[in-house]
Amino acid sequence: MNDNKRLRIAIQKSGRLSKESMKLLKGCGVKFNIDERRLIAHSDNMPIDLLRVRDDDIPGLVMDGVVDLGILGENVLEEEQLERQSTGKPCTFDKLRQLDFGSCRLSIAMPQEFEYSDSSSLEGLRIASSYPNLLNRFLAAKQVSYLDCMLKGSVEVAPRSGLADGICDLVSTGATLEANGLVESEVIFRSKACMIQSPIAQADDKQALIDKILSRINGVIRAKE
Ligand code: PRT
Ligand code: ZN
Repeated sequence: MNDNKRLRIAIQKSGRLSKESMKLLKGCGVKFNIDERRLIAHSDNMPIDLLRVRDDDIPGLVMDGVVDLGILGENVLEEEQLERQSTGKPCTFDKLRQLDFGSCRLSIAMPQEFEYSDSSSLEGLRIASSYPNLLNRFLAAKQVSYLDCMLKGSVEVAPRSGLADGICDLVSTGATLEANGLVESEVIFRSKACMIQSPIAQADDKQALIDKILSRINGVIRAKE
């Protein structure tokens, strides 16, 4: 079992949020050496352990109280929260703050030749996405019924491959959509990285450390503004 006295922070192991997450913690004075083969990195100067995992695992680890803090995209957080709400699993957490990286949007995009007027144009069509709950919330609110096509990867090639009529995927520059002959027709969620805390009550010294880290993060971000 883990040493419960140490603060456990989950960050993305390798991907778009990894470098910035580590830079942020280093900027807060947390020193650690990463061994690429290991899941856990122990800080040398503070009672902190870093858990390096896939971003999709971070919300569950925090909501289940396996780790104390997590750094992840709001998109992944919101999707997992909706999923857990629908299956009755624990889905509470405290959002400590939004961070200044990982900016993107979750958008519906259709082939260039498709004539899109508003979301009712999607009635009865098949939409490929890795974010079925966010897509469903958006289209259900517009009373549009559509067909699912759940894909964890290669979402942008689904229309060209004949798997779906359109997609709902993350966009930052728009280059991927353009390269695949797709046009962004509807932004359904705007996201940045954020830091969240487990709902499980902390011992006073651990909570004091969380407060210290949060106040340093506020300082690091303010200094850049
Ligand atoms: O292995 P693991 O599961 O941890 O990583 P992952 O492959 O699921 O995630 P990763 O590293 O791709 O993204 C992690 C997080 O970064 C996302 O959950 C978002 O919060 C954030 N983020 C910011 C993005 C992007 N920008 C982004 N552009 N995540 C993905 N993309 C992809 C998008 O899916 C599409 O394929 O980039 C492509 C579009 O980019 P543009 O610039 O061409 O529009
Ligand atoms: Zn992922």
